[in-house]
Amino acid sequence: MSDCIFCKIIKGDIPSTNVYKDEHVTAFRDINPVAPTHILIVPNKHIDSVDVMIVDDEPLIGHLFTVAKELAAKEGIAEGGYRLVVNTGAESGQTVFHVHLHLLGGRQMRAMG
Ligand code: DGP
Repeated sequence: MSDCIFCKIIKGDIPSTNVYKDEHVTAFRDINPVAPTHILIVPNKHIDSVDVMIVDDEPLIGHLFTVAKELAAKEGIAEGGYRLVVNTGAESGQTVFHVHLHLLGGRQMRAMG
């Protein structure tokens, strides 16, 4: 998607602090971190949101979680615990319409709400 900011980051057209990349996934630090570790794990394929995912996307979405787990260990937050968030749709707070998993950790989280 030519006007998608995450597609541009994945292509390297916009600078980002990348922490992981493979054939299917790119992970980079959030520009507006809300925790000491705040990483976005993003499929290289453009998918607007979880709401338009199809069954064929299941391995890809599962891979996001495996990468999240590995990054949590690398960041040293696995033992203390971490939060994984996928905002879906405007009312959830999704602002970038390219599926992404937030990996948040390094501080005590409050209850969701
Ligand atoms: P969400 O609200 O779930 O759609 O999260 C979008 C996140 O993307 C938000 O925490 C800020 C982050 N973000 C937006 N633009 C950029 C950017 O250009 N670079 C980086 N690294 N993060 C961005």
